Amino acid sequence: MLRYFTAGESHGEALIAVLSGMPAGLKIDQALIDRELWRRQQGYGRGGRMKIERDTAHILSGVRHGMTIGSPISIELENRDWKNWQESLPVEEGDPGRHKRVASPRPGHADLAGALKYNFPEARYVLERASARESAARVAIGAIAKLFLRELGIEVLSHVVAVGCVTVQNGVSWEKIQALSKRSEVLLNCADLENEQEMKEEVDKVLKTGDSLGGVFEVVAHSVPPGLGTYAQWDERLDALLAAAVMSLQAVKAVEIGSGVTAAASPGSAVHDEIGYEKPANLSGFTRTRNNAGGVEGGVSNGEEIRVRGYLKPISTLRRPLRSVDFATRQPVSASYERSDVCVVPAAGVAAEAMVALTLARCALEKFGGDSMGETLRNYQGYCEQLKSY
Ligand code: EPS
Repeated sequence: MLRYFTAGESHGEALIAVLSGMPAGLKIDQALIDRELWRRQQGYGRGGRMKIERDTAHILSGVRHGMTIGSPISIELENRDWKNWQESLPVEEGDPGRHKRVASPRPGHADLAGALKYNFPEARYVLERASARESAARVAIGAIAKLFLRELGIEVLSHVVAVGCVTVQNGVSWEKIQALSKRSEVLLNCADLENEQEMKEEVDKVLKTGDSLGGVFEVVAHSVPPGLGTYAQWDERLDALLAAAVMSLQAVKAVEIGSGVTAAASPGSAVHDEIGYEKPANLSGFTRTRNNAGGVEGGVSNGEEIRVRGYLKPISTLRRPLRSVDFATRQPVSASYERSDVCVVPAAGVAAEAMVALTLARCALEKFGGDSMGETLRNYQGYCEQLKSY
């Protein structure tokens, strides 16, 4: 089974990701991993931190001579900002006088719940691990999942659907999303240039007012075969796994598969995707006129594109802080403010690509998995033959 963990704090020395269960013999493209890390760092509305960091993957284990060897893969990402925090966040006891307290919890952040849970007198350690900096580690191993999925012909990308109240109205084609991913400059990762300008203006507006913005991204997985995930058990349903994977990203407050939200208010005739047959249109020959299901029916991929949306709350660190309470005195104060982002929707979309890729890779390995890529691909090709002759 594919398993993964991350470790590391936002201003600690490094982030670490461990990916276990990847078959041996997968070619590793270091440039692709670094490109994914770069993509996550982009986007209009990021704060000063992104000027400091230059994320690159330092692979420590599990890859030799450019190939996976079936052993756990571990990757280290350096935190360049560490040099500014070594004295205030040392591993050793250090000088308590240098500690940078987070004196009042930010509404919307993990600060208060985390401090209560771990019995910390203030929120520094909470912030350090709850930070979305952690998602960089997921992107590094997500890139390896993407390399694996590519061997099966599957690709995963994202685009931004909304920033604040500016929303793209029409569905965006796979080709447009692919073109977006090749841009050398990322503004808001939105396929509609007019909307993207409006989104930028929206970010500018909140930059002036000291506020923050949320939004919506959509992750699209292209060329997914039917049959990943199963309705047989609740915790093996692909939609449930995707929802948990995307929801686990910092600031995501809702997840939608296909047109799930509007479907709830529509009659069945306007929602369900009618079925046709046109050999050899795709692997199985069964076709759809539309994809409101977002590529999953009954917890199983149905052969259409998988479309998952993540809804982000606005960043909870505000330059014009909301009311809070001082941890020590319990007196009303403004919530703590350190440097922060204003809008991270494009970055969250890239992190969600990684989570979707890891989820699909896990399901694909459960169905086709072998210890080597050769064995896995043989199993996959056998299944494709079965679909073709169905
Ligand atoms: C974050 C706060 C900011 C963001 C950070 C997430 O960091 P800092 O406190 O160092 O300014 O930039 O995101 C990243 C570092 C990143 O790599 O995405 C938070 O509190 O969640």
